[in-house]
Amino acid sequence: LMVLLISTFSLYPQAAFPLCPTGWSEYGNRCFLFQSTETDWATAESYCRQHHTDLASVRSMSENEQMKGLVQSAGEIQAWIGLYRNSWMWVDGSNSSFRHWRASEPNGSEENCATAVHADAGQWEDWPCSWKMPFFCNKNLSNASLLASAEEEAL
Ligand SMILES: [Ca+2]
Repeated sequence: LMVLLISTFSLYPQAAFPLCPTGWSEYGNRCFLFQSTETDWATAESYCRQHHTDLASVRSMSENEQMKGLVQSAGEIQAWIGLYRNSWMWVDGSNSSFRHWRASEPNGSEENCATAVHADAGQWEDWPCSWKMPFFCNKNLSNASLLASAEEEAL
């Protein structure tokens, strides 16, 4: 058991975020990854899915503020989030009803993907999905914990 514990902890060297993978930020029992690489919305979602996650849902003002800090720290303006015009649902399946649209948004008939503009108030706008910008992936901490458990069993 001791060997298993040591091996598991060594996978997560960042003591401040022991349950999120290296490079991710833990907030509110969820893990967030800000990617400053600029891509269209579908490519961003594909990237997140390849890492067993989704484009990020934003479930509260405090989460939105946390993400705003990550974007501003990176010197960026805005980032795709996992909200798209299929009645504006979260791509990760979250049923969170939290929304933070800028006044008059969403407003584009050809704008079907949501971005959070963190250069100012962190409010959201709909944009054409083909536009390229940074993005957020997220996953629930329980999923990250499950991953750690699976790796522990595999050892
Ligand atoms: Ca718009």
